[in-house]
Amino acid sequence: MQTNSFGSESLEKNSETSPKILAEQYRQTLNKYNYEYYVLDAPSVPDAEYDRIFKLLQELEVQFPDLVTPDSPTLRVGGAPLAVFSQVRHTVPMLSLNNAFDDADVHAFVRRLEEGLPGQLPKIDYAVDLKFDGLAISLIYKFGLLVQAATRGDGNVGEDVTENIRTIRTIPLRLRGENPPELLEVRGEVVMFKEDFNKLNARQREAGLKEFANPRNAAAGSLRQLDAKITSRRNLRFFAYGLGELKIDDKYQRPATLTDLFHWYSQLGISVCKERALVSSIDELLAFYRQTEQTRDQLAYEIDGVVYKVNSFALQQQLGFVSRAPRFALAHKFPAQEQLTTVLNIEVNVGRTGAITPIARLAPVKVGGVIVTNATLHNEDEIRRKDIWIGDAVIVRRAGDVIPEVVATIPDQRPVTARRFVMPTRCPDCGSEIVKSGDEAIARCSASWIKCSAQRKGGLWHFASRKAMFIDGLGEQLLDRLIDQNIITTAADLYKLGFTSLATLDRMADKSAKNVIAAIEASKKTTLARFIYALGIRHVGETTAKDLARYFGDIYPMMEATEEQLLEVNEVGPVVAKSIITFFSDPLNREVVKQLIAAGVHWPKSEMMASKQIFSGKTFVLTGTLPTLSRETATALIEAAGGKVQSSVSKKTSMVLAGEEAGSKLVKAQELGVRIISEAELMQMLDHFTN
Ligand code: D41
Repeated sequence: MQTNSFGSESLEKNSETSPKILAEQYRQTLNKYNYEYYVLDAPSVPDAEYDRIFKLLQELEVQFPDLVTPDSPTLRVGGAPLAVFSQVRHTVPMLSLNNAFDDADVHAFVRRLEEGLPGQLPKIDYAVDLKFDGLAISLIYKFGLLVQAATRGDGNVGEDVTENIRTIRTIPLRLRGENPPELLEVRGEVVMFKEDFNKLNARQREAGLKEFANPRNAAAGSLRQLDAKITSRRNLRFFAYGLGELKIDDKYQRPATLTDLFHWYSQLGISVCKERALVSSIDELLAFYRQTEQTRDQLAYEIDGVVYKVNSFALQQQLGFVSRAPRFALAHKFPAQEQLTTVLNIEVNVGRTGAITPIARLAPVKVGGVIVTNATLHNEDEIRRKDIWIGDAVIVRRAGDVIPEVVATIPDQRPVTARRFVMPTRCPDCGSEIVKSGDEAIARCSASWIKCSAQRKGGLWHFASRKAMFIDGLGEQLLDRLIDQNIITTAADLYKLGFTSLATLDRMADKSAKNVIAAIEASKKTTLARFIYALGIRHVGETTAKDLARYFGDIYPMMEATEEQLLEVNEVGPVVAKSIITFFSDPLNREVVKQLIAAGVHWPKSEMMASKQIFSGKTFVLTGTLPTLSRETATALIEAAGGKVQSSVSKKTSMVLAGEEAGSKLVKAQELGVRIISEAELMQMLDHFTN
């Protein structure tokens, strides 16, 4: 019998097991893997193992078509496309939720509960969960088998999307457990994770297809595909949040609360979101809301609020409904991350590297609690692809800390006066030609920062910024004025600024001038990594700057480094290496570095020592008496260069440092073929890299 590392030896095809039993075993294994992956969030095998068993089952079913059961995981890939979706009437209507937008709405909700349940308020438990930004779906299981899935539609009639829903691996085709209910209708939300959304849009972009505006639209678009094969490629997920119809044998207890229901769902293999709580006061409801609002960006999926529900089904029943919404539930919404507004104009911004970014000037609109007046349009291709015109009504989006962006235009609302954006051919700042090189999407000003004051402003702003030289109090406006009035040109000029030249600027109080001078003075003491980052070399971000600082230990060896040497540095590839070479081949850049150091910019010497990590990843063993160094000093030198000193020799030892009267360690090193060095050789290595 064949065996594999995952212990599914009984699953291999062999002559003793009947195809029917084999198929059943495959199905059970696949269902188990799915359950572990999607419900327990703890897969026991890699994806490839799932795929392998899946293929075995598929082959078996092709050979013996009678073996295909309605819950076979192979049905998840989608069959022949449909002509239209048929309609489904919901036996229990799928209601909508009342919304709350502020604390007062939540207080009013609790007051209404009090009116509906006189005298019971202090004892009410609330089940609170997240409000997923997806599509509401009803799943019907008969005797444990998924028989129908439908969209919410208008709440009474939805569309039959059974074939599409079958492709979603978080939805069990058969419920777990021995005694499934006669009928169970699970209500929940189909969503697309942010990561899958980004991947999907990247694929759409590459294929020249239209991108989806947000994960919700992508989930909806993916589910409502007549060809379920497309749905199967989209990696949709499902979270259950409620109950529709339930027919269950009297022998079994019906869930009495939402807490019971979710617990039962988990046992049946239906995924419920873990971010839930059971609370019993308004303060706790609001605390859950605030807490969730703080952490929403860290979730894998998008939510647009939280939902409060009376936990007990009996109390829910007593409370009943107001028009089309239950009185027992409330959706407390977060400020919207998307709003409709108008593009007043499209202008271009020149960055510190000369990159030209088109910016949409927008009619001011409040998005996610903040007034937005500008949004990035990234580049010209993006404007074409999204077909954004000046004057268009557009959807702007602001998620977390990211720069607001224009998601999509509403072409139906395009006014007759709307006009297309034309990319300027000349830099709006210095008038130099704008060029686009090769396959780069970004257009750039062809001049250097010496000629283009926009690049100079951007460069100096970066130089002074928090993660670079951190010149506190040197604001963007002040910098712009200093550059516009030709008081400073380069970063080095900042350190030549006198009190008088600052204080004579319009609107500059003596006190603030003093503060700025003090901040500039204070910034002289820095670290090499910050200094490298501050230079604003293209492709050299904070992390790369740290790697470079560690490798070179000082700025001069880095300035002289060859491409081969640069490629030795952690994380530095050909593009970064070329960019560094280009930067330092400009005599002006070299001059600025020199002047900065002459002006007193410095970093601690100890960092220079510590940053010589030439022995990083290497292990040493010391043996015998060294001619001049003590054991301690030798160890300190090796460790300062990033090496480790160990007590015994093995195959993995990099070098053995041997002195007089070396003993068994030397013999072992010789046997194992480990490199043996003397103190002189060690010093030579260290010297070679420190000079
Ligand atoms: O996450 C959601 N979008 C969500 C929707 C949720 N977490 N809970 C919900 N609970 C209900 C009731 C209280 C009726 C069981 C809902 C919805 N309904 C709902 N979604 C769309 C219409 C109604």
